[in-house]
Amino acid sequence: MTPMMHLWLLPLLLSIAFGKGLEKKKGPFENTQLDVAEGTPVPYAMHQFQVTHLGVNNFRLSGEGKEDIRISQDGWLYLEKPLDWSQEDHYMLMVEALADEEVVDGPIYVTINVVDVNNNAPYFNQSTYTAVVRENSPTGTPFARVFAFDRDDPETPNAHLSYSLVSQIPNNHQVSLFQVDPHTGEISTTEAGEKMLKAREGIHYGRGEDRSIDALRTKFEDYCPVQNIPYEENPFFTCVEKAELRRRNVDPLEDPDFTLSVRVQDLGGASETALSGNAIMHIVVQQNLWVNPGPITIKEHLKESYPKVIAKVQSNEPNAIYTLVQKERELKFPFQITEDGEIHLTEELDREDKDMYILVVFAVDENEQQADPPMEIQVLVDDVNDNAPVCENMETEFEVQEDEPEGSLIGLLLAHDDDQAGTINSFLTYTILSQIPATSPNAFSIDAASARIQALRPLQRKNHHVYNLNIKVNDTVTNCAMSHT
Ligand SMILES: [Ca+2]
Ligand SMILES: [Ca+2]
Ligand SMILES: [Ca+2]
Ligand SMILES: [Ca+2]
Repeated sequence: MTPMMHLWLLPLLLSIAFGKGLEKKKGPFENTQLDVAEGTPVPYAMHQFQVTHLGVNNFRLSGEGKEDIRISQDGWLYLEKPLDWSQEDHYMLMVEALADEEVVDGPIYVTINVVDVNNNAPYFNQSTYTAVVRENSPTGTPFARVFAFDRDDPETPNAHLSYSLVSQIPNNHQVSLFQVDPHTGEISTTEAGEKMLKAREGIHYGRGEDRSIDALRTKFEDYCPVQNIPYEENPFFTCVEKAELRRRNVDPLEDPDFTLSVRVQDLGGASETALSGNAIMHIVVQQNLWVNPGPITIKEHLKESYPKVIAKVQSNEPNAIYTLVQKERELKFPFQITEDGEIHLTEELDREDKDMYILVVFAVDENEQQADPPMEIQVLVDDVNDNAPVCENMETEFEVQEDEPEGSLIGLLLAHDDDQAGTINSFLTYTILSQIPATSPNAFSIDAASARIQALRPLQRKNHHVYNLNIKVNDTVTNCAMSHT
């Protein structure tokens, strides 16, 4: 540096330094660490070394990056160009104190840590994204993802990014069908989206079905049997044909079902001063044929011819190969699946044996890759009244003392029914069919619902010492014998 330059520069340096607390920027001639914000206007005085050694009249600076960092003859370390964190986050410099070009003190080492400021707006890696979402796509399961960068320090809020949705077009019912994970940028359906997303109407094709225009003609004939005009001249056919071709070749860019405006903000999205970037996402909704037919309810002991079709599933992959397994590890599994996805029951079910099955259907493509996520189908077995009540003992004995007053409890008849609890099939009623020896009036009563047997009058051993009651326990008819001593 020339002495001339030094003369005009120093007052400027001092005035800048003074404004920020000149005294704080002074320090002894020793190893020093400095934190300096990037982008500071220059020239900028960072630090002044105060040398105790007599005769020092200059300094020498060496080290990488020293081109933009200078030192004045009176020990002021200053910047000639602003620092840029994204280029270099720290500098290591060496300073020697000179007296007439002779090193008389040092070297000392100076580390300048460049402090990042939020001077870069985040930006998406694509300005436009496209995505396909299936109908019934589960809430929170991502079908697409946006991604943004920020050139600021990732260790600081300056590059702490937060994603949000600005708008959804169309939004006819003011219901958000999509959501973005603020941290990951993953896009998924909302609960409303899971329920409401609907693909455009289209023709349904079966397994391996040819999707040519000829096949469409056949289908058209099935739907609209009376045909007197050639297809090409039939406006209904050409309309359907166009719709089908359009649906089949939907280009999300040309003809999206939805367009989302996505925003990214730094500073965690939580500040007025956050910088932001934007992108758009075009979304096409695709038909979902992989729909759970369950829960399926089947009556037990159905008298039918087996195997019997109980449900049908259809993969979104037309040539999918289906397999069916039971979720629980149990031996009994009277279900099969055909190559067309028909689920068959192979034999009668018995609710009292097993009242629920969970079938898991897998669909894979020709390369054995999963075509659709595994589907769990519940099969509930419906009760029929196929179990008669059973008395704990075919003959029950109760003992009772003489002269017990009217209403005293003789005993409780224990019976149960294996059919479904809480239904009419297992609801038992009790009645006394006969009493031997007979008395007039009867000596006993039974509560029809609770099976409590009570004496209707005091009993005398001299009259009878054994009574036999024949009690009917009802749902279907079964009799339990009971004797009283
Ligand atoms: Ca930033
Ligand atoms: Ca920065
Ligand atoms: Ca029953
Ligand atoms: Ca039953």
